[in-house]
Amino acid sequence: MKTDLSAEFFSKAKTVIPGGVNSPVRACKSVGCDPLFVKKAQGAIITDVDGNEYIDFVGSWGPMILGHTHPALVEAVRETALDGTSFGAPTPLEVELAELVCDSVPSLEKVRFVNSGTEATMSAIRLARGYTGRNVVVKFDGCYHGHADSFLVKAGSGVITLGIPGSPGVPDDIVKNTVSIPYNDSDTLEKTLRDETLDIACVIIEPVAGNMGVIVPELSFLKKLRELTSELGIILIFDEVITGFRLALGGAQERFGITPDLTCLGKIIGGGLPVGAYGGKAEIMNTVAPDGPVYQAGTLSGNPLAMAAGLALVKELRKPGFYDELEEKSNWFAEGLRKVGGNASVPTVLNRIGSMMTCFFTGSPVTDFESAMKSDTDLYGRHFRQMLEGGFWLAPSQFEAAFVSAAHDRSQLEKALIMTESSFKKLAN
Ligand code: KE4
Repeated sequence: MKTDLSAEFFSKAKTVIPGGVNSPVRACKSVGCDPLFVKKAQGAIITDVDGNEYIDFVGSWGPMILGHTHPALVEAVRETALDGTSFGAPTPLEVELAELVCDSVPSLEKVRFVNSGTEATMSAIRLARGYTGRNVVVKFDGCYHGHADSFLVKAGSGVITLGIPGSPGVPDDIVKNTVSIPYNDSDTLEKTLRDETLDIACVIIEPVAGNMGVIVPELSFLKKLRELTSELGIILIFDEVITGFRLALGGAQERFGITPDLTCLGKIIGGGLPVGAYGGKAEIMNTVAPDGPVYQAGTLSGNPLAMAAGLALVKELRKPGFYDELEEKSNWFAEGLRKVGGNASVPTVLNRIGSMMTCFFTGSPVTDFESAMKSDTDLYGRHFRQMLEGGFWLAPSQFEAAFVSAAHDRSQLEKALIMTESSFKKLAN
């Protein structure tokens, strides 16, 4: 596989961009190869600058639920751009998208658009702290909520971890108010939330974990979380940056029937353009400036191009049968992967919900950060490189999700199963 141009771009990139990439995971360090530079994408296919084509299971880390360059999205962005790209003033487009998002996600009475998932989550915890007057944020080991200081906690193992900086530059004073506890552990959850030495403002959770690989929570754990936060007056924030509009029109909260107080969105609602959002009960959202004292702002928030793309995408998702069809295809594919894995001599575990899934290279169930970390990341790296050689673009990390889109057709998925089986066989040697 010729990758000369990618190599050329990468060496140039490294002279002017840290690590040669604008987001660390793209550097492919954990899978033992250099990044490929992308020229274009269409449907389920992504093409690198050397002309190599791949069937894409990353989907830009989630936004591409329709596949790439869906005509409705391209047309919407093209048309909108002719009238201007940004005004720093409200437009009808953001009102229309806000109405559609609130109509799709019943717990959202009001929503504020921002420019990334990180902005959404960091604003949501500021709002929770401002609304409650308390400071402590509880998160879960292995959940990722973007790179705001409060979230970069290297959660130790053990029962309760008072945050210690997970990155240089994050002062102890910031993370001392972040407590990270094990995912799917109801006992530790109850003990933590009832700990009166902690003035807890909110709990933030990925209602399906996507950032330690896909981990589906026990429903009893999510129900316990909702019960306890309601009883104790703690704001419950669902970080649905991945799961929002992915698992259902109403996201994980619709799928599980659990209503958070605040929801964070991103990825899909921008159709690949930079959009994040946070929203929830009007009583809480009315605390946000300019109506209330909790400050949050953004030059490009509600950007018309991003709003147009989001509108075009969400309208496609609201068409009858969209999720049924995606579920059927994703389930068929996952069962195929399980069958291939079952016949392989390398142990694998497949976790799936909806059109997001992860194949873990481990022999035991993956239910939390600790069990996820038992995966053989070297094997994953070899699998990644073999699949890439075979024309399949997987996430360059064992601890991410693979996504099936509406654009993946049965023959592409069948080819992926065949290549996976061949890769697993080579791994056994
Ligand atoms: P962004 O700031 O990257 O738009 O969103 C942060 C974020 C928040 N919450 C969840 C659940 C997320 O998954 C993310 C970002 N996801 C990662 C990949 N899983 C982004 C990829 C990257 O960092 O390059």
